[in-house]
Formats: sequence, C-alpha cells, structure tokens
Amino acid sequence: MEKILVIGAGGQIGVELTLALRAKYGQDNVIASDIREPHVLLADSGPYVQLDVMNSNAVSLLVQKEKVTQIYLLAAILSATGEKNPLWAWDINMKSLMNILDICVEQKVSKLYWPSSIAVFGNTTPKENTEQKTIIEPVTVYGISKYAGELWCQYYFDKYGLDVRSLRYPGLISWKSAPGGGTTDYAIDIYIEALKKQSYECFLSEHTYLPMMYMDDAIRATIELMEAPKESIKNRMSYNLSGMSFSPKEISEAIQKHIPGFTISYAPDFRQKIADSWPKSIEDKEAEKDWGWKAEYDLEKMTAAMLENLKTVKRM
Ligand code: NAD
Ligand code: AKB
Repeated sequence: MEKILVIGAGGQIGVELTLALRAKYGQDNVIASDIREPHVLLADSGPYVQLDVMNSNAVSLLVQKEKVTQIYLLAAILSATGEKNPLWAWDINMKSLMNILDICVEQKVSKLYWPSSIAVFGNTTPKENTEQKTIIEPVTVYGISKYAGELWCQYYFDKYGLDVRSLRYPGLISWKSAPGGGTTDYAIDIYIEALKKQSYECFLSEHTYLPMMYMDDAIRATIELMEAPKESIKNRMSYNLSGMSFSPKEISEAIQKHIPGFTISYAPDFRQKIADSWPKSIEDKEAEKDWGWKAEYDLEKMTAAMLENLKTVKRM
C-alpha cells in the first residue's frame, strides 16, 4: 500500500493534487503538509501536518513514523516573489530539494515527484515550440534554481537509483486555491476580476504569449507520470509539458465571448521582463512518446470552465 506525503500541500497545485491523490489512494494514505495552517479544502479530508520543509529532521521523522513510500515536493518560491528576494528564494528552493532528495535515499522512499517549470528557459532559448533539449540559460533566480534542481534529480537517479520524476509545468490556471506569486498569475486574476468588476488591468503587455495549462490537465499529467512504469521514464531531469499558448489580448477576447462588456487595460511591471525571457510555446513530444501524455483543455474550454467554477465560489 502506498503512503504519500505532499509537501507544500496548501498552495495552488498542492490543494488540488492532494484532493486528487486522496480520491485515488484513500484519504488516510495521503498526508498533506505545509508551513501554513491547513487550507480550508484540506482540513477535513485527511491527515495534515504543519511543518517547515527546511527542518530536515522533522521531515525525516515524519517519513519514518508514517512509513512514507512517495513524496510530492511542491514547496517553493515562485518567479515574481523570488526576484524580490533572490537569495532567500535560492535558499528555500535548493535546500528543500536537497533535504528531500537525501531523505528519500536514507529512508528508501520509493518515488519522488518534484516539479520544474518553463522558467528554466531564458532569453537565448528559441521562443516557439521550444524543445526539450535546447539552449537553457535561465535569467531569474527561480529559473536558475529549477534548472539546478533538474540536474540534482538526474544526479540522485544516476548515483543512488532514486526514482525521481519531474515535469516542466507551464503557467497553471485554476480556481480552487490562489496562486503563489508567479508571472503567469495574471491569467487567473483576469477571470476573477472579469466576474467581479468586468474589467482588468494586466501587468503584462497585450501581445505577451506564454505557455499555459488548465489545472485539471496538470494534475492528470502529474499522476500519469507518477504511475507510468519505471522503464518508460527516460528523462530524469524534467519533461516539457504543453497545454496551450495565448496572450493577454487573446484571453480577454475569450472572456468577452461570455462577458461581452469585459474590458482590459495594460500596465506592464517588473514581471514583463521575466515573461519576455520565457518561451511563447513549448513542445512535449517526449512526454507523449514515453508515457502517452496529451492535454485536453484549450483556451475556449478552459475559459468556460474557469468562469463556471469561479461563479460557485466566494473565496480567492
Ligand atoms: P504555491 O506558492 O501556490 O505553493 C507553495 C506552497 O509551499 C505554499 O502553500 C507554501 O506555504 C508552501 N511552502 C513555502 N515554504 C515552505 C516551507 N519552508 N515549508 C513547507 N511549505 C512551504 O506554489 P504552486 O503554484 O502550488 O507551485 C508548486 C510547485 O510547482 C513549485 O515547485 C512551483 O515552482 C511549481 N510550478 C508551479 C507553476 C504554477 O503555475 N503554479 C508552474 C510551474 C512550476
Ligand atoms: C511562475 O509564473 O512563476 C510559475 C511558473 C511558470 O513557474 N507560474
């Protein structure tokens, strides 16, 4: 029987991933943990432990006590927040990963999931349909930490045989749990403001294309990757993962089909430079070939789902 620990479970991905894992593996078999108080959707749906991933002893004791077989490490500082305090972001992102890689080896945890990001790509990377293996020269502290993390994952696989798996997520768009300080967060805020005020001031310029994905696809990709047979996982750094690509202008036009009076204005800030360093779109042929990945949501389908779902919640 699997015993799963999700670290950073209170975040944008963690809440939905924990709920999906609990539905699949049984609620008592998925321990949610975060440095924060439990998110409202996690409080009554299974075990919760409040802990700091930087406290390696505490994590190690928990893994030992609960006989954890799989860890999903989601705790991180994202791109925009990271640029405000680079050394702190580097410390959290790298130490958390190194702590967990070591704990997995010491405690014989059978599988580790750790997400990377399109932020590994930089200004010198080809912008369209960016390939898995290309020029990788990240310019944000977040991107540097993700690329270094990918190399460490490969190292622990090669040296210790650790079954570590990873995806380079695009910007993720969701409605259950608020985003945590990324450059792609505008594509969530825009739906919330469209419903609240019928207008939105965007912090990126109108033709800034970025790779994006609806959370349902991202959760399915994560679980499919983790459940794929070990021999089919050929990439131990991180797989490119592609959903859709659009600009602020295009998402605003998709919203206008549902809310005709919706208007958008543009006031680019420091996040524009981060967005400009990332690809406009990426390809994910290796994920498709190795473990059968295929996205289901495009911009139209996601927009309908986001607006419908957001109408049902008061939170965020
Ligand atoms: P988030 O900021 O929403 O959530 C991160 C969670 O980690 C938060 O709940 C936070 O409280 C927790 N955390 C922070 N420091 C901690 C600590 N010291 N100990 C324990 N918990 C701590 O982030 P997210 O969007 O859910 O992202 C999860 C992972 O996915 C990150 O590695 C991120 O880089 C990656 N990712 C996210 C996206 C996206 O669009 N959301 C895209 C690419 C990659
Ligand atoms: C961010 O914008 O920082 C994240 C990401 C793409 O990694 N959403």
